[in-house]
Amino acid sequence: MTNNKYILSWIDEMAAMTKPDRIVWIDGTEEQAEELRREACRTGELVKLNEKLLPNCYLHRTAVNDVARVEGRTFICTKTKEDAGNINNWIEPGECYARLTKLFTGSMIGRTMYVIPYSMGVVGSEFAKYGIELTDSIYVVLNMLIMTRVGNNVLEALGDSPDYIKGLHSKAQLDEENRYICHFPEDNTIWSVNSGYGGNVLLGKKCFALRIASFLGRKEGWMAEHMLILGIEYPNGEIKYISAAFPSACGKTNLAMLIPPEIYRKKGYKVWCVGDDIAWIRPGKDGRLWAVNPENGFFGVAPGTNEKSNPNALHTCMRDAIFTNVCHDLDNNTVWWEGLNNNPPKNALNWRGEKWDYTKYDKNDKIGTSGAHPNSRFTAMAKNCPSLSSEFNNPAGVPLSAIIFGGRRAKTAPLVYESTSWQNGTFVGSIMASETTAAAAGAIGVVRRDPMAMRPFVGYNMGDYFQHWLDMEKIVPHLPKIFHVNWFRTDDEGNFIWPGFGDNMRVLLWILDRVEGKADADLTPIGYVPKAEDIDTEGLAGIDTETIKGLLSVDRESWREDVKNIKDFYNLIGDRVPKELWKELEELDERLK
Ligand code: OXD
Ligand code: MN
Repeated sequence: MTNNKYILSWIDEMAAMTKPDRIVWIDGTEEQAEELRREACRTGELVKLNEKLLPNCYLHRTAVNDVARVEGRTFICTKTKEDAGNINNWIEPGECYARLTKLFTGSMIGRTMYVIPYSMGVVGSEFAKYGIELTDSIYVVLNMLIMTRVGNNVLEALGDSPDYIKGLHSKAQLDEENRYICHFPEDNTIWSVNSGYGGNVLLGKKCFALRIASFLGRKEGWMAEHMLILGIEYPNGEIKYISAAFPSACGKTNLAMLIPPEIYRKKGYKVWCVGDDIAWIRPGKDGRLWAVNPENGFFGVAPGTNEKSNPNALHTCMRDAIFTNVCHDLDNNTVWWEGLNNNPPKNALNWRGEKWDYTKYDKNDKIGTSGAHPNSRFTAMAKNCPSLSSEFNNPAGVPLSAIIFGGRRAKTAPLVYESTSWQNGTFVGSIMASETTAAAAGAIGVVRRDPMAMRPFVGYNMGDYFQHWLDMEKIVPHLPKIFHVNWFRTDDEGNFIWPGFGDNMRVLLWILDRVEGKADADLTPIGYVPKAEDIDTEGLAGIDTETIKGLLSVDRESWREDVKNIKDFYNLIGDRVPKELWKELEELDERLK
């Protein structure tokens, strides 16, 4: 496979510790993948679904105690605690390696160790970074084959170089108490043990492409962000690209695959999806920022995905997909989830694999009574997405015209506003927040600050991360403008006012008009908001310019409350919050008086 001595000696070392019965190199061929799928079906790890209705699709169930990312068990192991910062969990690297060595020792006895050489980004491109994941899970192998670019060409591209990310994963005993997702950014290393859930074990995704990559990006002058990337095509054929960061479960995949409202489609507008979760962003030779999606597939939340909310995602996962923890319709051997349609299957197994009675479904106890787990997923190939951008595989990426931050706020944030400068835009990103909904356990309406949607994903000190954002201004002459959106404003009865989904296009067009200097705006204490008449409401039932005015209003009282909350959050991050951002906060406070 390779003569690279760094790779070979590392694999020897890891195998000596984990003691697999055999080692299998993943070569990226369809023949090998098919063999693994068959083996997984034999052992029950996968269930093959109806080949006619869902060609080449499989169902997998994780252990019931292992259904989501575990932030409390995720660690950034830099030499000093300060470099990981107060927002991350930290263990001293030596201690962490020692603790995990105990858990990994012999963890693959009786199992196979799979060696997955993979690339984040187009192999051989300037953006690409390579990794090798060692794992004892076929499910991980098959997901990595969808989510990343896997195969021998990665080893060829690596040649003799030691420059790759060393990822080690073992399901071990799936022991919750000893579950660890550990990152050693100073060693280019990730160790994950005792989990089999996607975000904890597909090491190319959150672990590498966000946590380790954000650390590398700071060192090397680029950015790894929790952002979707989309292109808007105008009737004249011109395409403009936007990236957008939203906290998990705020609709990134839906926005990335947006279908414009009919009135825009008729005029010739189109929206192209470049990525739905992660953007790697670099300064280009032309002085602009260029972005790629380093992934090769989508790991999307299934519940709520339907013909109305996201037909593109639905079509993407109707072939060559792996479904995790969804409901299994036994009558026709297909899958179902809450929000797919109003016809729950009568003869079905729930996400735990138990006989499921849909009449017992209780909205307030989704985990206990739903057919699909609320965090159930589809893993689907980018190339199957009907709206995939022709630039998806462009090694140079796409130039960004605008960056959008967003959160889920019932009252505070207006539908859209524009920051007044890069520094102010960085501030807007740093104060991003979402309110908890009834969907999550715990109190409703609690504000969780999630800077740039990166709170769980920054691989170093959050204060230094803010500084890195500010520093981009020194090296990039033509930066995109920064905006903030909120699709989630509610009326006094708690109903969403803005229709969202495809109609978000109307806001995106205002944003691009601003970038072009074609739209007017009013300056408010928080930034520029549109003139209500500049948000196109043609064809929008029940929404007129008055409604838009309400959606754009800035409620000083709730913003003043927010300022207090932001101060507490900055203090929590600690003394590395840049003084420029404290100054932005003080000035906002002043303007709100
Ligand atoms: C994801 C997440 O799975 O952000 O993308 O949690
Ligand atoms: Mn995400």
